[in-house]
Amino acid sequence: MDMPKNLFKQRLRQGRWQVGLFVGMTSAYSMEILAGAGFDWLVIDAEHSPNNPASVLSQLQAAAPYPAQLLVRPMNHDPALIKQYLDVGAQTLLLPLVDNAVQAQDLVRALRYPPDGIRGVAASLARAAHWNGVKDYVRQAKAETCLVVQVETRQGLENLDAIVAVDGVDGVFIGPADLAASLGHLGDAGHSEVRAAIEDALRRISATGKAAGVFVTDPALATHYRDCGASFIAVGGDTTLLRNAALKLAASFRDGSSGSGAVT
Ligand code: 3PY
Ligand code: MG
Repeated sequence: MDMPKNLFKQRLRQGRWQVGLFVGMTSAYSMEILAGAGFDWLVIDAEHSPNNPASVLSQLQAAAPYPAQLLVRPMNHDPALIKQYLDVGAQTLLLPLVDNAVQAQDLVRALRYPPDGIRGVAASLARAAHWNGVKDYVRQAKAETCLVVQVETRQGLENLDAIVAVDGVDGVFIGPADLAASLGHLGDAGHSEVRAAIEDALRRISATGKAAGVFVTDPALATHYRDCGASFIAVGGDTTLLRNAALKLAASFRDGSSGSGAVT
């Protein structure tokens, strides 16, 4: 079979606008709903959510027939973990808390086979290679693998230009929650200093020609960040969607309200 194309990476390169969602429910069943819901990309979160290579695998399988492109966010930069996510079929990895260019270079090497990197080779055991069914997988993998690093600390901002310049970094995603904490505004990602830092970072990243992304839930702010250079945004998370809908439905049937959510 042919090497599966990484459409997310293609569209990053083209500067196309891509809207995504964080997915933390760890469920292949709910992933299947989300994968056909109209998002350009979904990121399976294994940094804060209780995912592992096995649960990520079943979610990738569930999403495979649908248009959304799948990313995986590992919990750390461990090359052994990265290797497992790549082997089960993640083509794009989103790496949290990248603070300097050396870390970014190490991540590029973790994603690539020798001589460019250190990824271990076992195409016969890898779903990504369709267990040797993809012709020449090991030589084609580099072109279809995509690395997005998260800059979300004061130190990361200080080293932003060097991180963006690393060959093999395809995009940089700003994490407002961690950035706010690092800048002394824990729990206040909307603080003016955080906003200004995000705007500046998006401008600096996009000026280099690389893709800039950010988490933003307010549509007006998303438009503003797009004007600052963002091309891919995450607009929420599945856990929040479920919680908000559940709270609203329960509340709508209390206190004399007649309710609004039909259950069939
Ligand atoms: C953050 O905000 O810190 C994230 O990692 C995701 O947006
Ligand atoms: Mg973060």
